[in-house]
Amino acid sequence: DSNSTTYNNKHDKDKGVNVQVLLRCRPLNEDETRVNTPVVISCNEARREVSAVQNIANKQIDKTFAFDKVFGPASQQKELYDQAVSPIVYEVLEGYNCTIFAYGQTGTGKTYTMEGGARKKNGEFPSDAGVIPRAVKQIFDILEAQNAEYNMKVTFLELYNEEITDLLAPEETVKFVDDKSKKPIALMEDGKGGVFVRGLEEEIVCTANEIYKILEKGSAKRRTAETLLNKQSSRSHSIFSITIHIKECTPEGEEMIKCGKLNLVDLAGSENISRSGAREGRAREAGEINKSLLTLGRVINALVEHSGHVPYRDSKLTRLLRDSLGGKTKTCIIATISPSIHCLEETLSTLDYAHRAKNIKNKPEVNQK
Ligand code: ADP
Ligand code: ZZD
Repeated sequence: DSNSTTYNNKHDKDKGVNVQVLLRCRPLNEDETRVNTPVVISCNEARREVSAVQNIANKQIDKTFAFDKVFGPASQQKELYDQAVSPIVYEVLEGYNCTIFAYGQTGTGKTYTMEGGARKKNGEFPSDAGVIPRAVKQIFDILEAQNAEYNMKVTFLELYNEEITDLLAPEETVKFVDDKSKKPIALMEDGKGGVFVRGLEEEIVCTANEIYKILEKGSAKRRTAETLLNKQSSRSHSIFSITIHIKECTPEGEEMIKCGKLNLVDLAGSENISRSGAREGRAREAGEINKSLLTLGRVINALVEHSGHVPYRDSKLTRLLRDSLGGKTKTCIIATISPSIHCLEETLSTLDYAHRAKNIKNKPEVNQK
């Protein structure tokens, strides 16, 4: 088996491909609407711009940011999926590794965007289903239409306070990295610059329904762990991954295996991570600093400023997703914000963070054997 690489053009490898950054603004909720909460965000989807209105010394100042795509408060789950995620799923099926991150303050719609509304009892697909269930459906629809020969496996983990919980582990109790009495989970270097999670349950799946059942199991486990361990769900990162091997025959009758992986990442709430020192100081004292999220920010800074050392190894999240940040994976960040005046400071910090992340370049390669 030899690895080969496909580029559209011989210089693509050197140029790299920018991380795609999308911005989604949620609508005001019922309570906010009832009390007439002022809206300080305007989205121009056609111009792909978002503006925040600030009153400084009685002067109205607009700050405008451009993104690869902008989804305003009225945008529906299907719209975001069809326009932004569906093309990524096609790339996974072409043999690329792709990662989608949701980044933003707690309460702005990260989980709504990635997971969406709960599964219906009658088995019907919810209209407010998010990226994960829609991606699962699309993958099987395409593979079935192509009559492809494939195999697929999924993993689902949560990272909380630098501890990995396997959401698919069969035991009733939750497994931890450092709990040596149970089958331990550990991050191991793979010798090729990547890492893998030793001991992580990989479920082999054949149908979309099997994956939905697995998601159900994982969600239940997540809720149990949250209650049992008094976790604050806003501080956890969750990573759902699908790996697909597709067997294909070349016109010459040669057998070929393409392998694509899709990582869907719901990050911890970005509050307390703002670059304002005072804020960070208070959060640090309260023991609220999220090492993984903080390191993610530092990795992004190092990559966009080309400052030499990139501190991937400083957190579990950045070790796990190293290839998505400056590596061979195609990456998309969905930044989520609230339109409310009460969130303005965090919103500006998210807009600034997301805008900077646009400058990260990756060098995507097809995995082909
Ligand atoms: P986060 O994961 O960022 O903490 P959630 O996904 O839990 O935020 O969203 C907070 C609340 O706002 C939820 O009740 C969710 O249903 C609602 N919500 C978020 N985004 C949207 C949206 N784009 N349209 C409608 N409701 C939304
Ligand atoms: N956001 C919902 C889960 C929650 O927080 O409970 S929606 C989707 C992705 C990852 C995990 C769960 C789901 C979700 C779901 C709901 C209820 C039971 C199992 C799974 C879902 C929604 C629509 C289709 C498939 C899965």
